[in-house]
Amino acid sequence: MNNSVPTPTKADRFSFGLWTVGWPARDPFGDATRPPLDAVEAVHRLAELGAYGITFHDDDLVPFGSTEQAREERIARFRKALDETGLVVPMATTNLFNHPVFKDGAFTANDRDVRRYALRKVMRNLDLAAELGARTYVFWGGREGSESDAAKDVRAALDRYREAIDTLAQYVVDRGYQLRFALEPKPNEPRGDILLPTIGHALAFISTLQHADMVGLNPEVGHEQMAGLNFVHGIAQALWHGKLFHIDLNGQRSIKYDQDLVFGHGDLLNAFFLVDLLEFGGPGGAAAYDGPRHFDYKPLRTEDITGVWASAAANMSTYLLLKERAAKFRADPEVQEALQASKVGELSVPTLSDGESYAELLADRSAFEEFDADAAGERGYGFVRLNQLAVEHLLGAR
Ligand code: GLT
Ligand code: MN
Ligand code: MN
Repeated sequence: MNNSVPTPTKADRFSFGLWTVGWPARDPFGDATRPPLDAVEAVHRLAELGAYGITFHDDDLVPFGSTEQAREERIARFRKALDETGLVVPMATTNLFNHPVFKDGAFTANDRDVRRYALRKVMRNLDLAAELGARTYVFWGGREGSESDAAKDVRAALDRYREAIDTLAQYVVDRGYQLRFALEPKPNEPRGDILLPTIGHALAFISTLQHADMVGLNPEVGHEQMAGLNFVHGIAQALWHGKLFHIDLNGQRSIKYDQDLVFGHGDLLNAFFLVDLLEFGGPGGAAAYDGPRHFDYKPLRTEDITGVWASAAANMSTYLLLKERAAKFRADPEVQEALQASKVGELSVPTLSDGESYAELLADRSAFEEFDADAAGERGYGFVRLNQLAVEHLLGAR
């Protein structure tokens, strides 16, 4: 690898879904282009590449319908690989979308028996997640939704969604598991319309939960961008609510099907500002997020297994390069001066002074009667210069 491309280490806390590197590249139009990948090999290769964690759906690790004995064997092999490599399992999740039983959803299927089955499937994997030391449990409700507005009573569906999360949270509390839940929004695909389609919808839903404190978000770059939204803004709001429990990093190019590209291979400038926010957006320039940097991407269908590992490495090196660039951007005196000229820091100064109320504001003639709105309206903010400085840092020109 070129010397100027940073090499990841476990301290960077990069993790990958088993389903990402393990994707055999079957799509709605074509067969698999790669053979299945053994979970044990995935663990070893990811560890060699510098990742620290691996995540999984119940069915990634143990194929749906396996016998109890086959399940135990699979888990034992996986555990052994983890022990050999020191890779950890920071997060786990449930496959509630692949089997035809979930064609109308899991927690919000119209069929009550399906909903009860889904809860049991999750509970079984919660036990395994806790056993393997996971701290986050993700809920991606890809099948929770509809194609026809006649077919789904959305308010009843939200009642059932809440019932499911409340019930499962109570299970975790009663078992004493150290797990928090992270809901993953997505606007559509595979359902025509998915419930909890964006970060904002999910935040509002969480506020109604019985154990709201243990439920946060697992936003994915591409999913917000599929809705035409600014991922950096969404993440900033999730952080503001104290709800960024986990993150799915990848790339997406505009509003279209879910591309799951390598991180940075979509909107690169947005990725730059995302890394800047995660790594340096905390108090005093500290990291604003200290959880796993989790990649949820699909190695392109054109790639063979060599390309799979190259793309896994690409996610990590792109992240680290962006982190380097963001650090330089922040340290650049010209950037600091431009930030000041743009009054970016002034936004942190409360609009009312200490102890001031609307009464004092009303009495302050300089705020209104004597305020020169025309002059203030004429002043430029210099945001383009600031943005260009970021672009120049991103392109390595500074
Ligand atoms: C599925 C989806 C992802 C989710 C995974 C977790 S499954 O691959 O496309 O965005 O994060 O269930
Ligand atoms: Mn996706
Ligand atoms: Mn995801």
